[in-house]
Amino acid sequence: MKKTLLVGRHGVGKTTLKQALRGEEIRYVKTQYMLYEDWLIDSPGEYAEVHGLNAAIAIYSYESDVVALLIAANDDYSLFPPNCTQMINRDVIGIVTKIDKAPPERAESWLRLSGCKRVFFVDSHTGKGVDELRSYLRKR
Ligand SMILES: Nc1nc2c(ncn2[C@@H]2O[C@H](COP(=O)(O)OP(=O)(O)OP(=O)(O)O)[C@@H](O)[C@H]2O)c(=O)[nH]1
Ligand SMILES: [Mg+2]
Repeated sequence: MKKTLLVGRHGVGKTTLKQALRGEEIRYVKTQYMLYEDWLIDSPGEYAEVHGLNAAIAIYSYESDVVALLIAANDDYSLFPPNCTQMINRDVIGIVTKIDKAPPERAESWLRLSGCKRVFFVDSHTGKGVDELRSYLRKR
């Protein structure tokens, strides 16, 4: 699998998506530090939210093949500035999480504005959209 870094605000659903991608039991675990386990790198939301911690995200992006920016369908703001994907010299994808909670179009438009050419839509609780994402992340 391509090494994939999950980035997004606290509670957007990074760890839950990681569990769904791995076929693990879905259970709440607060991410307290960068978790680099085989092909998935899970980050705490605070690292994306707090300016002084952003460097950790940048450093781990160098370890990855793919950087995934996550926004939930029911989020009312985006952490990611327009065209910010230009700063990342890796394949960058967008993922709209919690598609069971709200229509995904607004989150999708924010991800596209940030520069994501490819956007996936997932509900990690039911697994909807997870197979398509897993197959994209498989090395060819
Ligand atoms: N309805 C719904 N809830 C979700 C989904 N994905 C995650 N959640 C819930 O959202 C909450 C936060 O999920 P986490 O996966 O812990 O979020 P996180 O991005 O890892 O958060 P941090 O570790 O704090 O950065 C949990 O209660 C999850 O069950 C989803 O697709 N649909
Ligand atoms: Mg987490």
